[in-house]
Amino acid sequence: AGMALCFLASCAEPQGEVKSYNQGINIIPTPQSLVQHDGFFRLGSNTAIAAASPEAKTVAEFFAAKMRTATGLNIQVAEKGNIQLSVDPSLDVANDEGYTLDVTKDGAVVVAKTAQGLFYGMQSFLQLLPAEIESPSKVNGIAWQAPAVSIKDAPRFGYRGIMLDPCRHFMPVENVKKYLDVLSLFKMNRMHWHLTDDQGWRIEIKKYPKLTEIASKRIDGEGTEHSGYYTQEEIKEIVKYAADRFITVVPELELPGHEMAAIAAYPNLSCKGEQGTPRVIWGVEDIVMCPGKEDMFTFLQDVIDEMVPLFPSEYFHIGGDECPKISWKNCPLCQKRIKEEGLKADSKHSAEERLQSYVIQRMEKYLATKGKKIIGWDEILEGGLAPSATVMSWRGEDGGIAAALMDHTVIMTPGGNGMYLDAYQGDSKIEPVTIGGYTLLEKTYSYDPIPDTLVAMGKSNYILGVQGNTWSEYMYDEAKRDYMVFPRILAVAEIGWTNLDRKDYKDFERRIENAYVRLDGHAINYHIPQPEQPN
Ligand code: TNX
Repeated sequence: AGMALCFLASCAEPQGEVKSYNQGINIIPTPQSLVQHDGFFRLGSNTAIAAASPEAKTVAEFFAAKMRTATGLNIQVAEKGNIQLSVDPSLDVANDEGYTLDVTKDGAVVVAKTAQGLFYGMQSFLQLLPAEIESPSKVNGIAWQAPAVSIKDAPRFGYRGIMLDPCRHFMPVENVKKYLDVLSLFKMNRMHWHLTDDQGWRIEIKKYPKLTEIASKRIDGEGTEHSGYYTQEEIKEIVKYAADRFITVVPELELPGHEMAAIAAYPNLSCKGEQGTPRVIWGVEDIVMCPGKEDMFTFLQDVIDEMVPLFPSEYFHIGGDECPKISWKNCPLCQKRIKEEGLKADSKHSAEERLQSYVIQRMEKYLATKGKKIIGWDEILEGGLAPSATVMSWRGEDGGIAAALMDHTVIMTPGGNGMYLDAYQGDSKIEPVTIGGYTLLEKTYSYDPIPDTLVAMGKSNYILGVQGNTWSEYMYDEAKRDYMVFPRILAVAEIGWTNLDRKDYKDFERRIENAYVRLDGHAINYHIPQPEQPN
């Protein structure tokens, strides 16, 4: 504050105090290299964005619209402009998502190998501008200027994700879009969408109407109904909205456990055909799908047939976690299947664990016929890993390490290492109720997705990246969900993007102050970490 404003004759804004304290470098995630120069580039009535190709033009239009909104300046995409975007496949950056951004007092130049790289270059440019640039309406009295810099940047990992769980508490379409908007500011590029679980089935499947009539409704202990699902049209809309922000939506169809809601709709899916309801309380349901029945496979394949065309992602997540084996032990059809398929117990695995592996491998083969690769939670290691599966390591890092040592790709999301954003982020005597445990911001920030063992064994390249999980048992509504997810997801964004030698928690804490103002622009109800923390 206190800086002289509007010293340019062309300045159209009324004179006033600079409200933003944003003249430092506040970019999250921190770029791999940045040099600051003297001076600023100031947006004004002459500002235009020039795009050298059709793909650059799409990115240019996206940002022109955004900048017009907050600044009130008539920033257009034009033949010539002082913000210039171009794609150069031969650019010297570490990977396809990289970019260079050069800001001088006369303008900004962004070059990238791909449109996605341009998008990230422009996000960095926006983060050099005052944080009010994220405002949904015109903000007066701001000097819309960016410090002169030279940035060369590219992500450390290709998978930088969030998992959203609309099953325990539904997340309306507009809320999902808000997250896509905000996550793209911080260069996240994957949204893992956990669409089915014990407590609710959230995706319309035309062949099985009871999934939305029955499985999408949970009545809690107080008689309150919790319901909601996405129509296929809404799914397409969200997938498109995500793609416009270079975010790939990875769908999850949970199987063969965590499916009480579907079983409530179609009881024949379980071994005993129990007549139930979507699970009312949290925790793991013992009633699971029955792999002794061909009907179960038919159901899952039919569901996949309707899901695959909605999601262009190369990956399809098939769940696989927390499937109690008790019902299979007591089921004649499951035991018959075990015998027929020769799924004998061995020193490491029970016959039922091998039956689970049989299920996963059958689904893997089916999805392969549709051109999809599978991801599964780390339990898919039990009973033998499906040949081309990617493992999502959540019960610590061991599953991920084991998978990488077998030359399988891995996404790290270990709960104990700060990737579970459903745990407390401050003193539990003060904080609203959560599922339990502590994940303070610094813990999330400090996580390195590449374990030392894999570095030593030369297997680091199997780690595709990292993900923050937002299980929603205690995320009742939008405000509570925001509160749990922000700001910790910004730490996930930075560990997914920034190389270790560029990370700095103290500096991240400083930059987060600026990010809060950006989050305000999106009406995010973030948590502010308290100085006094539990230990
Ligand atoms: C375990 S993580 C689960 C979820 C719960 C979560 C609560 C995983 C693959 N399964 O079903 O929501 O714990 O933290």
